[in-house]
Amino acid sequence: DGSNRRVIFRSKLPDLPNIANHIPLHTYCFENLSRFSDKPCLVVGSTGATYTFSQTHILSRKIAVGLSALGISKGDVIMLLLQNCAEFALTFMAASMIGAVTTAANPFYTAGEIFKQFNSSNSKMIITQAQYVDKLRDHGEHNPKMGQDFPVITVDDPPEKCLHFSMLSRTNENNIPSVTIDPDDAVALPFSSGTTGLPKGVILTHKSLITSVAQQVDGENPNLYLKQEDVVLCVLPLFHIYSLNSVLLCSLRAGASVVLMPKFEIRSLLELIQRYRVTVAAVVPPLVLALAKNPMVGSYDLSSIRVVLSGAAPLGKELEDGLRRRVPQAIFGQGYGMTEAGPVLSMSAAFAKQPLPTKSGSCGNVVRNAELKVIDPDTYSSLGYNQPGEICIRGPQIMKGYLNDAKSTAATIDEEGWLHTGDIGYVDHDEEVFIVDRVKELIKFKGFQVPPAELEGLLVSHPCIADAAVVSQKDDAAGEVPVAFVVLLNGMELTQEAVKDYIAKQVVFYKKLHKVYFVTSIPKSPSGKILRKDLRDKLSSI
Ligand code: AYL
Repeated sequence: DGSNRRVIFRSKLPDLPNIANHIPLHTYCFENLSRFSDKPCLVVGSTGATYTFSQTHILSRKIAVGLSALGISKGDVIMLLLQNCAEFALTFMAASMIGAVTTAANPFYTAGEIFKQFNSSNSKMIITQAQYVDKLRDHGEHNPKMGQDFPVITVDDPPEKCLHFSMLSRTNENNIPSVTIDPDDAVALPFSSGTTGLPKGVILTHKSLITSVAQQVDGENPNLYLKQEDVVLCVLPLFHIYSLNSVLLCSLRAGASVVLMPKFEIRSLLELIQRYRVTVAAVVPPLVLALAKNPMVGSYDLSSIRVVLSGAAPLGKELEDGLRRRVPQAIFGQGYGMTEAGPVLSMSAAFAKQPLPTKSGSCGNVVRNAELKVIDPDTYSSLGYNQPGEICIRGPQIMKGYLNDAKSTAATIDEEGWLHTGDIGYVDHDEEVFIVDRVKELIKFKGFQVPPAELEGLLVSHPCIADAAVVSQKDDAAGEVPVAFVVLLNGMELTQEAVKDYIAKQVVFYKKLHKVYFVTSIPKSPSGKILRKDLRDKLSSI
């Protein structure tokens, strides 16, 4: 019988003989700099301002000195609250240089969401834009006070009690303090709810991020072949690990230029692609939708695009076909990632230097120098080709663990080092990974994480609500949207609108509830777990 036999899937591309994951991340990313030092590295799409690779390197070093002058030292966490801009990239690299850690959050977050991450990551400063400063002021008695307990730096005109970013960069780059960085030290701290519960700090080390970037762009036959002539579109937010890793870090390493766009807007996106002759576009399904369906696309020259990478959420076949028709010259493929996995688990081998044929709907093959298995979610036994089960990944790229949360870490990475994704998928006979379902709680609105537990926590804090459960509902535009089942306390009355407003005031736009259903009880297992599948089934019959 095959029950003990373990089926492990590997990349079809040969492993890298070695990965330089013993050095710090910034050293690795800038390692090949001398080959392209005068080439554009960061291009600010809106203004055309350009930083060459050597300017990017020197500015990062200057900012590293500036950060330490403000008291940031090894192991300290700084928070970025920025739309895509050069300062994001520069500060991230600068922090790495002094052994500090960057946690980035969505600048559209409410004060409540920002301070949850700020406090839980024990951040020492915030770097942001003037327009977001107001929500940081005097927020709650229990929160640290800006300007007093922690400095706030703005990349534009500093409002009262804030410092200007230039004070970080007007330094002598040779004064950079010498620090010893261990490969297992944290460098990035994105927040993710993982398979269950509230958002948690995901410890990504120098070693994990280097490994992940190497798995994509290094070697004789890179999985994601980026050339020095490439112009890579950076419209996806750098505060999310997809863009930070697969766009910024991969481009830095490979010597490709990055065109930064602060936020998605179809007309400026198309203009930018045309103006800068973008060759590689990293996108998410809603962006594929815009590119495939928006009539404006026909009026722009998109012939420069040679690669389109979609990831972060499931992509329907019609959309994929639609996009292929719009940019017929481009190689289209998907990447499949999860913040905790470092983040990339698999990527289309159609992007390789020596490309392999791929099938529509596939998420590519498992990255090199890593192992992937598919397990039966109930028995944990590993499954063979074409059998759907929970996808698990193992390798030096995965997170070190959740910050200050050994319990959640142990529930996600087992004793053998396998990270359990909560995604259901299978591997076909060509080693291609297909994602078919998600068993974890997580809801994905346009690729953004919506953790049900967070909304449930807010709901039950309402004085009239006794119990609540939040599940996803399919949506054409967003993929999925959160909807709530709510049990009112005896004798209490609330309208659907009142519940929606109550949540909307406390969360970023994509976590807003789209529907509220009043029920008399929430179905739960004997151990008290919400039976989300029952609720989703109920939804489809409403
Ligand atoms: P998180 N198809 C289907 N579902 C996907 C895909 C995909 N291609 N990619 C991600 N997901 C879902 O932590 C899946 O449920 O990271 C997964 O567990 O915000 C969850 O999203 C993880 O969400 C890349 C390409 C990074 C993709 C990413 C994704 C990072 C999303 C780098 O090159």
